[in-house]
Amino acid sequence: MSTIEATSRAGDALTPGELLEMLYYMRLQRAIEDRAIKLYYQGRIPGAYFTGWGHEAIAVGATYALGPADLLAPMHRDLAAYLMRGIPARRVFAQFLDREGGLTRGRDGNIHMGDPRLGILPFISHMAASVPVAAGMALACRQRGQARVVLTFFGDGATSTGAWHEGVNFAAVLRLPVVLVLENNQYAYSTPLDRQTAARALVDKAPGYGIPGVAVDGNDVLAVYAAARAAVARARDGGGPTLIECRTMRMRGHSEADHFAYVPRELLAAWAARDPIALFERRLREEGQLTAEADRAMQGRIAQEVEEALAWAEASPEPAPASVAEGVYAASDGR
Ligand SMILES: Cc1ncc(C[n+]2csc(CCOP(=O)(O)OP(=O)(O)O)c2C)c(N)n1
Ligand SMILES: [Mg+2]
Repeated sequence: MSTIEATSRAGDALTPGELLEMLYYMRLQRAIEDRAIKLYYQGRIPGAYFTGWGHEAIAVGATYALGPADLLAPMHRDLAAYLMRGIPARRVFAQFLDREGGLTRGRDGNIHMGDPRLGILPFISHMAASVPVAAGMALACRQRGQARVVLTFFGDGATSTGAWHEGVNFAAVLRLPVVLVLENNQYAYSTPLDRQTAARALVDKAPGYGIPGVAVDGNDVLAVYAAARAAVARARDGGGPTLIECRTMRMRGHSEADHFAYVPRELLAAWAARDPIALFERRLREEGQLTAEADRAMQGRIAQEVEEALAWAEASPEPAPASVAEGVYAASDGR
């Protein structure tokens, strides 16, 4: 199987409305995270807070390639993916604030969220654990005769764990309908890429499992989308998994508690000049898709949505102490 270097510009199949929708979700992720960072430093978000700052093109480009019945296993950098698959911003803020209105009803800190009814596996903290689970989900769909694809995200560090290798191998051997989206942000917490793998390029791991791999610019939403669209189609047609390495940079700390002084500032500056939202905005403006009027309207809509969502979350009560065990343990009769 060949490893392809993709620098795709395949926005052709997307309508102007779809292109603006992609930009909207990238901006919405950024706006929610920007607001949440402020809440965090005000001491209003308990525990840790993680963002996907700089990863927006990956979350949006990959998720946009899914069909309505497909399944998703996101991670802590993919807020837009949750929003795109139907989780409202108000419930995300309630999750961050540990309120009853959050996805875990205040039982868990911010990032461990999902909604099985929407086909979103709650984020599993253990690096790469979503890969074998995604393979299992895909196998279950196949056994039920459902033509559903499972897309999962993971980091560069995750590709050095046993769970990742076993999960990819299992999915490859059974040619399961899985799309493997690698968010290579060049750091696993404080460990740079060259300190955690001797691989020249992470995409090179794909041929070792007999699956195709494609490397894309993770800051180019349309390149991510094109690669994901091809991988989803391939998975649905029985072609098995594809590894998509999206190359990007983590633009903030691992979490907001991390000063990330270990990341060279020149590296951050170089990637800041390629911010995925700014790149896409520029392109849409140049092509006449994003007029000044549409831009203003979208910005206004997002600002309003964020404030309304936060107000709703703040009005949501903290969970009642007596309800602490609800939804935490399965009922002994299997319900
Ligand atoms: C199996 C396992 N080992 C260690 C950790 C602690 N840990 C949490 S995130 C992280 C780094 C993750 O790096 P990467 O996979 O590159 O994802 P990123 O956070 O950079 O998006 C580590 C080591 C963990 N969650 N799970
Ligand atoms: Mg990483």
